[in-house]
Amino acid sequence: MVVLSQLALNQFINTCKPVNTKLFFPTIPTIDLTNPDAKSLIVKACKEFGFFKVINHGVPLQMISQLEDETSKFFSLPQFIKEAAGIPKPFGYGNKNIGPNGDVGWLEYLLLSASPEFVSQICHSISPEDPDVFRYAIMNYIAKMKKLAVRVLEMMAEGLNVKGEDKNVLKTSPLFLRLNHYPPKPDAFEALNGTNLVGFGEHTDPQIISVLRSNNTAGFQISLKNGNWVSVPPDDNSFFILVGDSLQVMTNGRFKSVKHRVFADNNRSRISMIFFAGPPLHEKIAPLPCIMQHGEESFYEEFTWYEYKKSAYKSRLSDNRLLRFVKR
Ligand code: GA4
Repeated sequence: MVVLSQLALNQFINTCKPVNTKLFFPTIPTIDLTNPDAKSLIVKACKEFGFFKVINHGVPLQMISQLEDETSKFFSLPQFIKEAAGIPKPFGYGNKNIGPNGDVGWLEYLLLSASPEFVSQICHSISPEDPDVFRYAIMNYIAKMKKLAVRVLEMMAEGLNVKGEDKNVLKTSPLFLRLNHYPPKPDAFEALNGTNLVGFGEHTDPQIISVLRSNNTAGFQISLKNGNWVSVPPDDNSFFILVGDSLQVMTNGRFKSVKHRVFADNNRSRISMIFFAGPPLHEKIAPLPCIMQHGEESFYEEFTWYEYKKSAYKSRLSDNRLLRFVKR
């Protein structure tokens, strides 16, 4: 059981808001990747929600559950072993603190760069005697996620009629994986009737797309265009794709990066695994020329992914990180 000191509890009281979590997503756009119409359905979903679910994705379920099992094992290790992964600056093990600017959430996590050297090094730090099981599970999963992300991005590009050179811009390079563990609400919270315990506060992802998979525990919500928050029913056999800030800019606002958040469940742990596909570090983030209509101007100043990231790390989680790049 999780024991909370009064001090720790106070931090979370600030982050919990009484909101209606009963509102479920009316119809989640669900894309069967083998459907010949998938490309246009993806574009429609990205315009309307910045979010969709993919089925028939071709990722073996056994590979997914292998990483989920190893992730659960990792989070059940003694604290000092988890901390051997180092602090998440930017990669490592984090507990309740998110990012460098005071955000907190009811979770612990492991943030990993997708490079084999990094994964190997971190698995050795966690388990010097037996690093390979976790390492294989992570690397196999990353390999499948890369393929899935590229497949989805290619479908998006075709759906948007992106041609020639521009297509390469949707190629991703800095890739990383986030493994999250949201413990259930602690008993101390039950006393605060009608409040939600924030696992991960509202934010948009900075990257091009994020590929989210979770176990069957609820808690994930997205914000609709009208500002209403809706709960997304979990589905451990599918992936959820989230449009990130970079893709919003590349499409000059046609696609919207989706605001999302996670609340802790009353009884069950939530494990999620998110693969982030971002642009190359020194790449300019700008609308793809071939999708711009005649005379259409970019809504954004030109900036590189490096510049965005530098400013993102100065931001709070819920900040609109694109605001400073909007043309005035
Ligand atoms: C949000 C999306 C990803 O989880 C993440 C987060 C990152 C972090 O946890 O270090 C950030 C956040 C995220 C955006 C603003 C900064 C950086 C925490 C934070 C307050 C890994 C990412 O790429 O950006």
